Amino acid sequence: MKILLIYPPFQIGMGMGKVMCSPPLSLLTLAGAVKDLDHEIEILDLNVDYSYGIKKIQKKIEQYDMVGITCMTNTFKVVLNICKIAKKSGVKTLLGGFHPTLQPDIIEKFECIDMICRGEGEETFRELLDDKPINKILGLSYRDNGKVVHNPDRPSIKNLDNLSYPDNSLIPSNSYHYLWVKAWVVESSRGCPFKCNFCCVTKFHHGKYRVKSPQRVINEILNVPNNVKFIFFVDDNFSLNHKRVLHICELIRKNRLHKRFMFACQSRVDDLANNPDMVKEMAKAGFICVFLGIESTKQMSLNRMNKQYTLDKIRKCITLCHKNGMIIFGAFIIGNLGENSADVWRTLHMMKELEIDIMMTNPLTPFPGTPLYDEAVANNWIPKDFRWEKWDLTAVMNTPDMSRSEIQDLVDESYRFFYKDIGYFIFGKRILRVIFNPKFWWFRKVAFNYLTKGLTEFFLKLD
Ligand code: B12
Ligand code: SF4
Repeated sequence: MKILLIYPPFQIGMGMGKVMCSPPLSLLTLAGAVKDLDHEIEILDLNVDYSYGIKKIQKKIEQYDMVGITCMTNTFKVVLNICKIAKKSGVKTLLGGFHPTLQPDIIEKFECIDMICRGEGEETFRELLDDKPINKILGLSYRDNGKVVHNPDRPSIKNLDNLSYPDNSLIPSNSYHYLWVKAWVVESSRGCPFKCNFCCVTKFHHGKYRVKSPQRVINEILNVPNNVKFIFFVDDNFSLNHKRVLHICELIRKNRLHKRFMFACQSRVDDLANNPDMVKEMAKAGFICVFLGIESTKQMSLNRMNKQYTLDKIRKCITLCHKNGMIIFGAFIIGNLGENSADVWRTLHMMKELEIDIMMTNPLTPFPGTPLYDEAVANNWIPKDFRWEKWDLTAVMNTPDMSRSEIQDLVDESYRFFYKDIGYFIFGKRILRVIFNPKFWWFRKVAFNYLTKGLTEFFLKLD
């Protein structure tokens, strides 16, 4: 069978793809899982190739027997359009990822969806391609003579070390970068044991946290293409198991991988704040950036979203990471229950004072599969005419504390407030902290890279 795996494009307007472009790990992992079967698999990442209009996609899809598409809630709109195009050509459609897993009834509503893989995809996809009887494939939803069937759930994969390696050869390694430094993604664990009320990871992974062994993680790092300089661990909670993190750091240094790569990961603030020795070891192993879901600085909101940490931990974590030469990418939610605009501004000012380096804000969004979604539905917060298939990443609902438009305005203003001060960025304390601190060795390396590359390109153009 000929199968085209598609990663849909980011929503227009985010501009994200220009400054960072990540390899589609879900698809690489699926392709790796069926590599030994006799099928032809191709990956089309629409974040890399912008030349695809409707006609070109249709021409491409026509050549395959099936398309498999990763679908997040925010890409659902585009995914549906791709499915419609596929159906016009009689090509089977299979969706996987967070949105169809947590809202599988979309298969009943949209006839262009033939099948949904709910939850982890490796085994389900393999059994489907291996011609196992469709009614025996756990985790699959499909149509049988026009009637929708949802097979029972598939239990979580027990030992992640048994998974095949992602097939990184299926995409061009040159196309992926974070701020134009060649980048790749590696997964070292799955799931999260916490239960933040806005997060769909808990339900997707049945509240479980599973890890790959340190040696397997090193092997995955060694599996990335040769030209890569920056690796992002996509785990929701990379540093939860401290002993494992220390072991990974030790192996990174033993294999001298910290000389070859810079690393970034997602962590919880309390995890880092409580473990200064671990942060020190991570920095020594080449971790230069942590992504923190800080969400708010109002204790009552943190409690209400079940974050289970305090403002004191947020401060400690930021100071600690900076002390160790790491930059902070902080994500915040605007519109938290119990917060008004004054609370939002307090958070934003505090983050500027604490000098977090990169800030991202998102409107409070009731993603399907979360306790927040249930609360929003029970209280009729979601407007009757709202449809996920039309969602454009903007604020979804009024909350008892703020209106939908107030939330969205604050999101827009937060970016202007944080990033307006280019002078502050370039000449302020932040840049001095980076230039004169030997712990920020990597910054000079990256700056040198930009400078030499920029000059080379400039002279080549003159030529
Ligand atoms: C890395 C990542 C990103 C990268 C994307 C890189 C890329 N090209 O993949 C970046 C940083 C760009 C990003 C951006 C965003 N992200 Co993001 N991201 C993640 C993260 C941390 C890891 C994804 C990953 O690679 N996992 C590893 C792979 C192996 O697992 P997987 O993707 O789940 O795939 C498995 C299954 O889902 C299934 N599967 C998936 N696709 C398919 C397809 C088929 C055909 C089949 C059969 C199976 C299948 O099989 C796979 C193997 O088991 C997840 C959280 C998480 N832990 O998954 C959030 C997550 C997916 N992101 C999320 C969000 C909200 C966003 C943003 C909207 C945030 C924002 N406001 O900017 C943007 C939107 C980006 C977009 N596509 O439009 C949410 C999605 C919520 C939802 N309901 O859709 C998540 C779950 C985070 C969260 N905790 O809420 N993200
Ligand atoms: S927000 Fe982070 S800590 Fe909370 S449940 Fe989701 S992944 Fe876990």
